[in-house]
Amino acid sequence: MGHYKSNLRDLEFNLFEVFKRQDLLGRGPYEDLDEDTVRSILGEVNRLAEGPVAESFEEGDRNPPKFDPQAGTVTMPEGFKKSYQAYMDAEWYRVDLVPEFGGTGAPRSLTWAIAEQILGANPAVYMFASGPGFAQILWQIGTEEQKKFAEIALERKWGATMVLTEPDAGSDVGAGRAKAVQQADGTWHIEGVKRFITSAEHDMAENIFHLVLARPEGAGPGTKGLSMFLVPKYLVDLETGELGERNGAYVTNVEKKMGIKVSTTCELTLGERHPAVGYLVGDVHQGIKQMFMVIEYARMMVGTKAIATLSTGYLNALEYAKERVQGADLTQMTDKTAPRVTITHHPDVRRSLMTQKAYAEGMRALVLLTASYQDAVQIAQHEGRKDETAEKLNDLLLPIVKGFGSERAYAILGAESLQTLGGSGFLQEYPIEQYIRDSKIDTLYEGTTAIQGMDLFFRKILRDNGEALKQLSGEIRAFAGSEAGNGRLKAERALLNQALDNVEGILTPMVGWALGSMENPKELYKVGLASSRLLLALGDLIVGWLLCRQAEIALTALGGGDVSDADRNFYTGKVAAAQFFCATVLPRIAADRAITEATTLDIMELPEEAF
Ligand code: ST9
Ligand code: FAD
Repeated sequence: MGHYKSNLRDLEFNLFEVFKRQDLLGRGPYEDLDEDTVRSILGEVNRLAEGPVAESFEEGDRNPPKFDPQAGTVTMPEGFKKSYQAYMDAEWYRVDLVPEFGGTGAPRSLTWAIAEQILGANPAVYMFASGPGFAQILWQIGTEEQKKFAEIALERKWGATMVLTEPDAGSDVGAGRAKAVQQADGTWHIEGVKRFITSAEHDMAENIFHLVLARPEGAGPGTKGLSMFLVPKYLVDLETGELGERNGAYVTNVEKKMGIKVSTTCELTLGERHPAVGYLVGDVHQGIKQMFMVIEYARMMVGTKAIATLSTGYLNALEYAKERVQGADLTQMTDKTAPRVTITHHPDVRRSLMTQKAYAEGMRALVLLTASYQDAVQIAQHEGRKDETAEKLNDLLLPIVKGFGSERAYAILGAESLQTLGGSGFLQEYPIEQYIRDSKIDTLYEGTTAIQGMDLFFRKILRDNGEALKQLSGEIRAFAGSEAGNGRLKAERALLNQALDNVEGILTPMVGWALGSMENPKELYKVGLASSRLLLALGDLIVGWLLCRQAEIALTALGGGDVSDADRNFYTGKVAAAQFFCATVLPRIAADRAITEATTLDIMELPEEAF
């Protein structure tokens, strides 16, 4: 068995028992799919993920890609190339694409369920393989010529990148200095140095196209002055699809880093050796808006990656705990001759395992809840209308999937999953130390947690007048006030109600400070001091609610008679996870509320020298 342990049963439980995705199949945009087909796709992907995709996970870490600074080229490890090839050959990336662009037109909930398995098995495979997805975005927003480029890119399986970051422009993308100079023939020459660009060089595709943010000469400051340019590594003859001259965008460094070592993180220098020709995407100057189409997708991807890693971390820890014999049962601690037991008998190990299980499964549900709103958006588009409620709920949940998902996954992988293995967890013999190193990046790229917290509060709550949040909290309140679980979830529903009160108790002063900042700008500091806390508290509340919804379904299934042993265990675990989470995690939100209410400006007024 390889390192990756998927949780297909839980994915299917979410898709079919919780979110009832079968009701959408066989009609509308998903006419060609039925439940059996979806289940068999998930099974196929599962085999691919646990097998060939996972196979090079360790090799890619121990023998990372080799950079040749003279040539500006990268040689990928052989094993990784095979994993990548296996995924590309299977063409599962088509499930993500619309039929008009060679895709299957599947619900987003299915595509994220597929993504979870590949991201858990070998995340860099998924990232290197995102060329077709980038091509679809280019095809959607590009000029006629760029659409043609996108079609060729899809057919030839070219790689792609998103190019925003510069040495002085990380979180603050609008500080970017890369320059675009228009040429007489209508093309542009891009000049500047971009850094930390994922997948910008490798030897697994004949061409790589970069979607680059740069500032046209004379354009205004900030993000709104940036435009998006298509900058291919090799220029392309759009009539024949043949590669032409080498374009002037070269990788000038590949970073050495803590984790995901097989994912190349590149410095990309444009226009230094010779001109880097760029094509203005869609012939419009709307760079940041266009780039956010990619970013929204990538933020969902990063959250899903983090959660997938926690899930396999938990399942590895569980397997170990069931076999490791150490110490006597606590009730026999004074009897030195008492039989030794597996560590699953120890209360603290059980606490730890249940914490891992509840978060891994609750956050999987969070990803698929978000994806279910994306399904609704997709269906509305297919019917020629807009589902604004679903759009806003998706927007609201994205920073939670990304920011909360990555923070909780990383924290629990370290504090609980690795810890379960004792000293062995620290060894490279087990995959968890690599999981921790590989998942740290998830709290950083695609906008750090601080950025996600601010996005949640300012853009997704305040600017929306709290509409989407009201909708979501209305659903949580209704569940808490229902008879769900027939008495078996009474205490949990009461805890949910209190947790919701407490999240509202965090939010209320924050809104007050934001409004108060019109008179006293420093009040905004208080918002900034509280925004990450709000992000995490709201995430915990939603996870608690989703676990309770799962428990309700599990209780019904358990009460229904004909249940296999495997299902009985599965559903019993669902109820236990909800009860444990509500009892041990949700009450902490009361402390977050008290801390938030007591926010002062003290540390903002402290001289820097006192730190
Ligand atoms: C990175 C990559 O880190 C890491 C991994 C790469 C892996 C590659 C593979 C990925 C897969 C992708 C596949 C492709 C797709 C497949 C499709 C398949 C079908 N939502 O607030 P303002 C916009 S990359 C939407 O004033 P500031 C909006 O247009 C580097 N839009 O911001 C807005 O205008 P308006 C990642 C948003 O103060 C405008 O921006 N780097 C949102 O100027 C200005 O907004 C980062 O993520 C949003 N949430 O700038 C940077 N927010 O208001 C993090 C803004 O009129 N920093 N817009 O609508 C930030 O996000 C900053 O907050 C900032 C601030 C840059 C936005
Ligand atoms: P900074 O912005 O300097 O942040 C430093 C610290 O300050 C952080 O803790 C941050 O939260 C905090 N901070 C900054 N501003 C604020 C604020 N306004 N309020 C509160 N706190 C703040 N970029 C791309 O364009 N394309 C890629 O493919 C890509 N891939 C990457 C791969 C890797 C492995 C890495 C490490 C980075 C990648 N990035 C990529 C860049 C990544 O998106 C940035 O590193 C990230 O956005 C943070 O920017 P920074 O590193 O400059 O940190």
